[in-house]
Amino acid sequence: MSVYAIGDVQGCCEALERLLEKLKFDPAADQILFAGDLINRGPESLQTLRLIYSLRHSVMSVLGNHDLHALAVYFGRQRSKKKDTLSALYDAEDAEVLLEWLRECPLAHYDEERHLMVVHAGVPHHWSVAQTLSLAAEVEQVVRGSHAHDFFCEMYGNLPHCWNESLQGMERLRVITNYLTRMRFLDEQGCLELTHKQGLETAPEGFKAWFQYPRNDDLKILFGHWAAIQGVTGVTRFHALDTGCVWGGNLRAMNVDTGEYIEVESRD
Ligand SMILES: [Mn+2]
Repeated sequence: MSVYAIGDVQGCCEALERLLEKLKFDPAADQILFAGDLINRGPESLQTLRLIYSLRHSVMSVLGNHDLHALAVYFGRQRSKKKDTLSALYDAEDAEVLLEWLRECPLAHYDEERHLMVVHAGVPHHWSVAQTLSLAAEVEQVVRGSHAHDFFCEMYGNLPHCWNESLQGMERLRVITNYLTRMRFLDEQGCLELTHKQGLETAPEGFKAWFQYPRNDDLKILFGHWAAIQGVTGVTRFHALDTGCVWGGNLRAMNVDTGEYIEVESRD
């Protein structure tokens, strides 16, 4: 039995099929942990979600910002964006089944035995494992619940920049969501900078990548979201899995027990 983690698929179904083949993935024995952003921007969001749904008993995915956006358009009647490639998914007869499955995905997944967390963007250094799971659960509960529509209407936006335990309501939910699904650069106080999206060398003054701040535990973190760092963090226990398949790069899997990376090239 092998456990793999896979980075941002973003609708690149053909690459995912080739990657599963290369892994000799056996749904009866193996398991896959997806780092989120399963869909959008790429050509085959509907096919990707159908494939992953068909493997759902052997798969776990966390929610990425693109997954949340897809849910917000469908369940929250939010406006589509120009670069979205989700219309075939919304029009499909199984759209509701697929998107209801997506809606149940967590924002953070913790494997206690391996002391490993899978998140889409990352875990800020000032959040413990227990705190991260509990804050993620606050958002998950709302996304799955009867007030999801209100959440999706107010989810977008970069404020507040900083986590503060006293935050309440939508400000609290939005900043938790932004840390877990959109974070790249943080300042010394642990506040977010969400406008810079390029590599580490483009860090704005006073900011570093979230994974460049030391944690006071030895948690292993597997994340996607940040294709511009090309799969390199410089920190052994923090693994960047988004190698930019949708931008012509590779789709990366990691064997979580051996640390081996297995990749396929994009053909798009
Ligand atoms: Mn993302």
